[in-house]
Amino acid sequence: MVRLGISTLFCLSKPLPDAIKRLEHLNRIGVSHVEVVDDGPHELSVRRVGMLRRAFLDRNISLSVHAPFTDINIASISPVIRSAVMKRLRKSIEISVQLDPECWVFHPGIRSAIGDALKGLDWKINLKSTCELLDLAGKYGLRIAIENVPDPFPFLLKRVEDFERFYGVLNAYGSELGIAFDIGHAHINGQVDKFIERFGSRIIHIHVHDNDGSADTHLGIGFGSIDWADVIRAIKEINYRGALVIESKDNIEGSIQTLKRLI
Ligand SMILES: [Mn+2]
Repeated sequence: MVRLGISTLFCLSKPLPDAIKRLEHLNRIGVSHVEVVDDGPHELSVRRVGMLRRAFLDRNISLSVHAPFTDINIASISPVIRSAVMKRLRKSIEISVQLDPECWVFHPGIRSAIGDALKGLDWKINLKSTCELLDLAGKYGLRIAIENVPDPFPFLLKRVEDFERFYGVLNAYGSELGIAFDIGHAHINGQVDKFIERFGSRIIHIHVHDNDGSADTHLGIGFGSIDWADVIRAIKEINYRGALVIESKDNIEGSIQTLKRLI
């Protein structure tokens, strides 16, 4: 049975207590998982972790954490900047552990603006940072997952072919690293089916939102051009057991109803 989840992305502009109130209501209509975005006004702190535990874990709602992504680039070729980025991400992992999350989701690094002059350096640093995050998460028994991101953003890992190359180099390390499969992002690259076919067993977490195939608009489910009946069928075929986390920015209630009919 696929479980429905909701990301706090749609209410990130509100203070966390207000966002929690909004999500408590959603729980009554079949949402059993919440993804907390550790960024902006919801940045995790001891106090906020307490609030989230009481609101969700105490009511049997499971959690996941989306790593900070504002100004974060794990492939930065500047040692000073990469050090600050990794410090921020280590803090996120360490505090996330207190939420017993199903997984901690992070974005791949970004291509360097002088990447052409320094061939492959950003790619190498992306791998190094990923291994460091895996080592730290491993110490806490925390599962982490890297998310596929869309064109035209200059990320290093967007397409199936990028992930094949990435996992090829990671080797044994790669067995510990799951994919947070973002269906809206894969739709922009025309690779929803290809990702599921190629990486079915690596997909440990799923983000759902809609778009018309041209831009990453995070629309409500059914408001873009994704064939959701087909997507849900494909997800069931790979025996996906994680949560289906709605990452739309609006039409949240409608998205929940639409997905409930399909799953
Ligand atoms: Mn996503």
